[in-house]
Amino acid sequence: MVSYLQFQIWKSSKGKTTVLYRLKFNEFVNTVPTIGFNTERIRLSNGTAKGISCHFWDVGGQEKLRPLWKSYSRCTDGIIYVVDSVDVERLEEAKTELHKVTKFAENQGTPLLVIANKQDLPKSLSVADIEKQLALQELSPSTTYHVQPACAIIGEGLHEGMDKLYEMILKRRKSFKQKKKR
Ligand SMILES: Nc1nc2c(ncn2[C@@H]2O[C@H](COP(=O)(O)OP(=O)(O)OP(=O)(O)O)[C@@H](O)[C@H]2O)c(=O)[nH]1
Ligand SMILES: [Mg+2]
Repeated sequence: MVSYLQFQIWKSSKGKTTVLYRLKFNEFVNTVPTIGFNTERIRLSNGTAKGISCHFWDVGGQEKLRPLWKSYSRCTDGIIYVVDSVDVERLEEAKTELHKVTKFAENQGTPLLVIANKQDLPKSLSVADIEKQLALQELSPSTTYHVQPACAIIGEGLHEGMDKLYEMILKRRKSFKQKKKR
């Protein structure tokens, strides 16, 4: 039985802490920019991953905090990377940071959920555009990923995204077990 998972919420633009509290309290919580990090244990309340307990690390995304990201990479089962689907200008920077993070030795092959957040706003980019802008197909073939359109304010898409991430984590664990048996 899987009862405990660790996740990290990475940053490109805005919405990580909103996602975190939306999943925890099932309601919108007004946030302030994260200085350092937030950490929460959350029991998922919906979807196929319902009942699974997760340990989230939500690390602030401001530039001066990014060196901290590496220290949170140990013992992580999944990476959640929240991007602002409207902030086209910063997607290039988001791409560079994401590719850096997935190359850390600790993160080799760790499943990745990209949350394409703020889909409620006009001119938000589609999943296909975000996949292209972040060059996800250029990530190492060992990194499985899923891009989930979402609106953290109302919680749309978050449970679907968590289900997909959980599926990828289980698949990876299964293949580790099979390798051990051989
Ligand atoms: N329109 C819209 N606004 C959102 C959405 N999700 C978050 N926001 C708003 O975006 C702003 C920043 O959200 P945060 O969750 O604090 O962002 P963050 O990624 O934690 O930011 P840092 O802690 O500074 O790294 C807040 O004003 C949120 O209300 C969304 O889906 N749609
Ligand atoms: Mg925050």
